[in-house]
Amino acid sequence: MLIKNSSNGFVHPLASEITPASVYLGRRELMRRMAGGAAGVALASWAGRSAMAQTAATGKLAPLVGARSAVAGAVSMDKVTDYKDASTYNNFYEFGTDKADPAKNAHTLVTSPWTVAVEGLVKQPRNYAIEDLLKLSPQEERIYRMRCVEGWSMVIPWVGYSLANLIKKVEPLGSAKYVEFVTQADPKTMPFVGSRVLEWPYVEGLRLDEAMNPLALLTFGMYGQVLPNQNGAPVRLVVPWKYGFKSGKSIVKIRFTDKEPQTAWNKAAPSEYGFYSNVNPGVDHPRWSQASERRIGEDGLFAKKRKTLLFNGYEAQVGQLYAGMDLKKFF
Ligand SMILES: Nc1nc2c(c(=O)[nH]1)N[C@H]1C(S)=C(S)[C@@H](COP(=O)(O)O)O[C@H]1N2
Ligand SMILES: [Mo]
Repeated sequence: MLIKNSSNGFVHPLASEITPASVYLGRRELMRRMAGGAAGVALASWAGRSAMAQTAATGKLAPLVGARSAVAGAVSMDKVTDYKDASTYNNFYEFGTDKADPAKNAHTLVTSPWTVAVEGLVKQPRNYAIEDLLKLSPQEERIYRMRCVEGWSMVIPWVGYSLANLIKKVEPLGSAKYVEFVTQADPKTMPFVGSRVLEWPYVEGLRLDEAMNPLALLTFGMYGQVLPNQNGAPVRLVVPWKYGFKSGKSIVKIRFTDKEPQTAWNKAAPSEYGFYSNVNPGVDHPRWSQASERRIGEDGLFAKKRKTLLFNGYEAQVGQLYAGMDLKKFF
């Protein structure tokens, strides 16, 4: 099946390289989406009326399909979390602190026009219109485990490309050691910007070599579609070996610096959230254990059934970044 991505005109050449959407969406959900999407009319006639009604109720997002990633470790074999859970159980404090808030409130986020400023210690600073950023490198689908510091996890098929591809384009200076990610903070469209839980904008950061690791994904979509607002549209980061809060949503600025960036969570509670925040079952959060996790949709609501893995299971790919570091000190 060929799916044309309406936002970048990219037509995937090889059906065999695409994870069949039916694998993670299930046949019924796939038909529902197709009934509402570009492939529309013919399928709609047999996908049925109730399917059309559901599509209208949930809204439809533009397809965004990526080739299955060839990056080592980029495709988890774990069962993919239901789209419903991944898009309704969220942390996005700009839209409220309850897990259900972002899905309810994020419709006010204005994602177009959108510009990402790349600045600081680089040879080629530039403002990227989101359309240009999207086209900078071919989109890949990667199925990543995501582990929240709160003790739950999901497995999500993201669509994007290695952040390293952008970094190489803008050519960091020798003095650049860190990358800071600044996210949108617009009180007019984000009702909880201004609330006192965090300092706004929500800022995150990585060491430059972490940012260059091919697993760090500049992400534009999930489940074969552009990101829903509540998951960080139109562009976010996904850093699968770190706790979820390192994966900043709705990014507007990427800044290269020589100093470790001050991050929103580190400022809010330095003893609880360090700069590195690598998933580590051996370093507890001061108020709870990090040794296990609950997989949303699979493990029971009150049980933490799975053992959490060092670097969220991505040790083979990222372990060398931390060789010789005391991970209890640099948590
Ligand atoms: N701008 C912004 N980005 C954010 C957050 C946030 O509150 N604001 N929450 C983080 C946390 S704690 C997690 S676990 C992930 C959740 O991403 P998801 O809802 O797409 O699963 O987003 C991260 N990115
Ligand atoms: Mo999180």
